[in-house]
Amino acid sequence: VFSSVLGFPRIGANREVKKSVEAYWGGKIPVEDLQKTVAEVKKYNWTNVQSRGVDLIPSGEFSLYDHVLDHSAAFNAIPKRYQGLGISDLDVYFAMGRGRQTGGVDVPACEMKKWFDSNYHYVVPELSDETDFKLVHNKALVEYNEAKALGITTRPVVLGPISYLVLGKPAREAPASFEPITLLSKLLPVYKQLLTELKSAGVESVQIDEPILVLDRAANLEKQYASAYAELAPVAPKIVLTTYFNRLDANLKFVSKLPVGGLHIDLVRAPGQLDEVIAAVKNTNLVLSLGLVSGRNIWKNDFTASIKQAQKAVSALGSDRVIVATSSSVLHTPVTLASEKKLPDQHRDWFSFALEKAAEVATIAAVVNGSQDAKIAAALEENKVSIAKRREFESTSDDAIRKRVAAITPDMYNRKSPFAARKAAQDQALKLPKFPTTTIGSFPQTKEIRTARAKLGKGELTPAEYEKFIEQEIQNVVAFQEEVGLDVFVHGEPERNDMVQYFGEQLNGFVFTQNAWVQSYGSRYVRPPIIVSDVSRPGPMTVRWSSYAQSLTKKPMKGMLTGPVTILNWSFPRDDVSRKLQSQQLALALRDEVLDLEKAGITVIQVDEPAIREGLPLRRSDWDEYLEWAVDTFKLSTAGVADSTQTHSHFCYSDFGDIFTSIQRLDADVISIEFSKSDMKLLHTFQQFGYSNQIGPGVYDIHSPRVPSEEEIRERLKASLKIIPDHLMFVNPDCGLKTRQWKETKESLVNLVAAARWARENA
Ligand code: THG
Ligand code: ZN
Repeated sequence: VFSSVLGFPRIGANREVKKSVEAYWGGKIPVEDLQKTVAEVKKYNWTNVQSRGVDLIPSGEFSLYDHVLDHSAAFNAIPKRYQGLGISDLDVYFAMGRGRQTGGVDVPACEMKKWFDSNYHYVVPELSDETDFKLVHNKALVEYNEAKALGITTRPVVLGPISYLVLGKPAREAPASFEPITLLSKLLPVYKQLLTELKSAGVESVQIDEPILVLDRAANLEKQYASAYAELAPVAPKIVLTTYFNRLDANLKFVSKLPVGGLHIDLVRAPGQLDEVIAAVKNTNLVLSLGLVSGRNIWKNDFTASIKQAQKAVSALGSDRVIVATSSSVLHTPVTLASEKKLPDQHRDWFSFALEKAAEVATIAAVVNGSQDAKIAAALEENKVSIAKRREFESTSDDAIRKRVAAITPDMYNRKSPFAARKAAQDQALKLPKFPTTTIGSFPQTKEIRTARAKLGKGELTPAEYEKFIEQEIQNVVAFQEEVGLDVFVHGEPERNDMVQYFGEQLNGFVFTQNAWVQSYGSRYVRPPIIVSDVSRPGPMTVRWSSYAQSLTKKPMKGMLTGPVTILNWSFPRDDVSRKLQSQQLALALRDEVLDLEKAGITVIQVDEPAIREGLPLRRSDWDEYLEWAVDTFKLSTAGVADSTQTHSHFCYSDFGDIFTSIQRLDADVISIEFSKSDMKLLHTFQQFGYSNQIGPGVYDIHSPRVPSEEEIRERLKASLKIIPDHLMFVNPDCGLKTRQWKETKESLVNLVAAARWARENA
């Protein structure tokens, strides 16, 4: 039995890659310095994974921005607008990832999408019949050789051709109906060359990721899988076909017949598939790689349970046909617990980050191999003690919270009156003009704000000094909104580091970390809080800032909260109770906060759920169950208010088609959505489904510093008003302004208000 790690975080133990990449972008360091940092981080990863005892060490999955983008760059799949810019290949790569507005070059970034159901975003390949696939750079080979030069033999990781194509979208020059999978025969020669080169370099086995095999749509790709792998297998090192994030289900039937050397399955997300998979591969020569250690969560593995599963596979297949592995790449977990200096020992004992997970797969494999090593025996014993302690802790609960959850009644999910009656009450109470203008919540997080927060952390500012500073920031934001004439104000959220972390830090039941960063996209990382026990609210969390802000103006000040589903999805959840229960507990805490805001005179309250869609299970047959509790818990958090209180929600995406009835069922008085990048089709969807509540389709794209003209915003409003009834229309940007500078924010909002005023007169 071998042990393996499917991929490792590429951020560096101290965020070296972020710092270095951003310094390179800013022209502060030459490319050689960046390369040096990258080489050091790769070396750190390989040597540390190796020293934990792992047999199959990943290489080739390191990335400066995103691993899917790495494949596009290596395969020469460069959209036309990035060609011939007269900049280096590396700068073309970064231009695709994040756009570029320097050196006379002005190109926007490629689209990013969520990587399956995780909080990681990949850069979407843009493909057409004109895509000229060729292997310009064998990254897998280069990194394999780089590790080899350090004396470390690795297993290269490559994203498989079918997943790569299916994750892509039609390039601009292609018709919208173009299906990238039709390019398979053109792409396969590139993979053949890549794999042939690996084989010649002495690579024994290669990990080929085909995560789309866990999706329903892969059922239609049986032929493509069969022909592609029949072509690749003969020229390639031994292929371990790798799936993760869900079960293979019916796809197992054809997958187990593919001419590959091994199959990896995720037994953390889908433990139930082990028996089926063993039965399907028993009479083949396939090696079975068991994803037993979670790549997505931070809980210490229960060795006893994992050993049992591994032994089951060993007795069916023989020990030379079993690998003990992480469930997926451990990219989704922080680098190492060793960086956490302030974590109480009780909590530290429960967790494993990426490096600790490497040790876990190695230890489990050693035990299954019958190792007599005293260190292994000690590790097993320690694990038993630690798991027993955690189970004991988990058996305790907050009875008051559990009782409250059990006592939730259906009427708590629903507002007192239907939308029409609420709208009348809100019109009376708020007296908003037609086409009310508002923003999504955050204003620019300036360097001064980040510095002040850092100083508070280091004790260089007292809490009182920090609060004064935040109050001053709020005054500025309020004064600015008065000046441009917005209708529904926000306080700007200067006190928040992150919309999830901020609430996690104030709720009971969460543990937070100092250094546990996880890549979200490119050089942007998040530090997910960890839910360890029943969640409750010790006291108001936002009321102080919202009521201070309201005291500065007569305009309605919108209270700003993050919804239960998003807090859950962007945290590391418990794995001993259901996500539903955790979401209900969060919802009750938020419900109290909403009611406290209302009591404090806040009449407009926004509860954001940007993660409700990415939390959607990967298999359609699992959707209904999720959507039921996800929508219910959102409603539970908001429905306690009076008819005259206006609830808002915001979604950072626009592909609603699949979950439209759930969006309607949320029954928020007003929703704001990302819209600027998509076409009118979306609004037609709202019309077609007869969406009944108020809606603010973002009138400009905040993801770029570009200032939209008043004329442009007018045109957008005009087009939207052909579809959305005028009395339901709000006017707002398409997302929060946190990542923007003040200069463009001011200019853009002046134009937005002018366009809304024009619409009041003319539309
Ligand atoms: N919070 C969390 N998850 C998210 C988002 C979020 N996932 C989706 C989306 N928003 C991702 N977007 C971002 C945008 C900016 C940053 C991270 C994710 C960001 N991070 C800082 C950085 O890396 O420099 C860290 C900031 C800090 O906390 O000091 O700017 O909003 N949870
Ligand atoms: Zn958004």
